[in-house]
Amino acid sequence: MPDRRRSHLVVLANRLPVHRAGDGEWHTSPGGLVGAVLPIMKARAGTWVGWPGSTSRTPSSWTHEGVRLSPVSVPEREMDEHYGGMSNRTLWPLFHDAIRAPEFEPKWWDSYESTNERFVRRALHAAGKRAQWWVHDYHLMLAPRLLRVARPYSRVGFFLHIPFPPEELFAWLPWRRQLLEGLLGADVVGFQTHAEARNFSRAARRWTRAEGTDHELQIDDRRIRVGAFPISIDVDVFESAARDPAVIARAQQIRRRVGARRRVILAVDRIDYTKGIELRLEAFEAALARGDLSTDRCVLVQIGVPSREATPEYVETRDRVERLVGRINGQFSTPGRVAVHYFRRQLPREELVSYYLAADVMLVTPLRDGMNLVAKEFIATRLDNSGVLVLSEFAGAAEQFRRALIVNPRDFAGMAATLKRAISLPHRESIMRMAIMRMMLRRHDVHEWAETFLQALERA
Ligand code: ADQ
Repeated sequence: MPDRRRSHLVVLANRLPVHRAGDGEWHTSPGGLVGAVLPIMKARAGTWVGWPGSTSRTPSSWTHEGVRLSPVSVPEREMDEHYGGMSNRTLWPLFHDAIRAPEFEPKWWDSYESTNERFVRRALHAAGKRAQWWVHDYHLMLAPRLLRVARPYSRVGFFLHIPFPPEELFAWLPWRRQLLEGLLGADVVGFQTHAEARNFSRAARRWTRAEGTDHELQIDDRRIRVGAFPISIDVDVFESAARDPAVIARAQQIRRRVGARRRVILAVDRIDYTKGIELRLEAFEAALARGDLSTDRCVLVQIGVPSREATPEYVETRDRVERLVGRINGQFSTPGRVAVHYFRRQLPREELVSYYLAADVMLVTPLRDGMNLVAKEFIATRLDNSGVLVLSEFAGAAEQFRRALIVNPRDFAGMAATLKRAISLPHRESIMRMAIMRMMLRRHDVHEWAETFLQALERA
């Protein structure tokens, strides 16, 4: 039951948590943000303001699984410039260590401003006076200030799902002051890790009038709490899927088909240049070439879901990944012993959990990642504490899971050595490592994440 004493929670996020499928019905969308925030919104009977994913045939508002949905309508060209341009070709690469060169295009910035204004207008229209606002992610960094101006006394929270870059990278942005001032409209500004909270506070002190510490800033007589709120998953949902006899039977079938007696190494990603898929494949190839690994002993299963394919870098990444898989299989596969199984598709949750259960080793090796929920999902499904997690030191998750085998994804030799170690880690050691990680995850699930953030907001 929603708690009526609380103020009405309104989330602003780039996308609504639903999409219209081929059957014409609205279905819950996959992805990190939705998986984390939707359960909270259901429990609080909140309102979600976001873009519906298309410009046509959208009701003015409706209720989905107990959550009020308020679609924002954005003209196609403006959305292209805001989402495809400023969000995904400027901010995304810049905030991920400039792995690809960010582009700085003034007309994208204009659309970014106007789209943020549209979202806020829609949100103000959708919510009553007692609303408490929770703005999400890099698409809407101007929204906290716009809300503050419109409703000076309401509470505004902001959470960034992706990394916040160090000062010297953030400095590249021609609109750095405006973005910082946008965020400083919030009462609580949350990040995935402490390092990012510190990056933000330092940037704010350098390029705005804000003063204060890494955890608390002051501007115009307002106090802003800045902190780390590492996002998580709904652990119960993944645990109960992992107990489902049909899911377990399917996991055994996957093992028989791809693994037989081989160790199954699994990787699951959105196909994105930040996720380190190519370097991971190359490290696997090098380990096979050197004889550190053999296709008699192990198999790599790479599941990738295409994303953002309107942006050329994403199509290029997918092409490169597919060429690499072909190259590795061409050289190392033998009949009945495929080196890399590659599945380019979105899997339903039960199927995904079957893969997690079928795996001996999970490879999560992004070049930079805000958190990485795949790592947490894998841990959640390992009810018997089996399984080895190989985790990039550049994923936010590495701050929490120090018992994973931590790797630098750019260290080729280190990656290959860690792969070799992972498939032959003594059982007792892997059980001990996983048990500690599971304890940590169970203590910090998504409900705890949201409660902690919202409590901080209520106290602000
Ligand atoms: P993402 O970059 O999307 O999220 P991640 O945290 O790994 O990255 O979440 C991906 C989600 O998509 C997971 O729930 C995973 O199960 C799902 N997924 C991936 N491939 C899939 C497939 N082939 N089939 C089905 N499901 C698949 C952003 C940030 C992250 C941050 C999250 C949440 O980039 O750093 O952890 O938001 O804050």
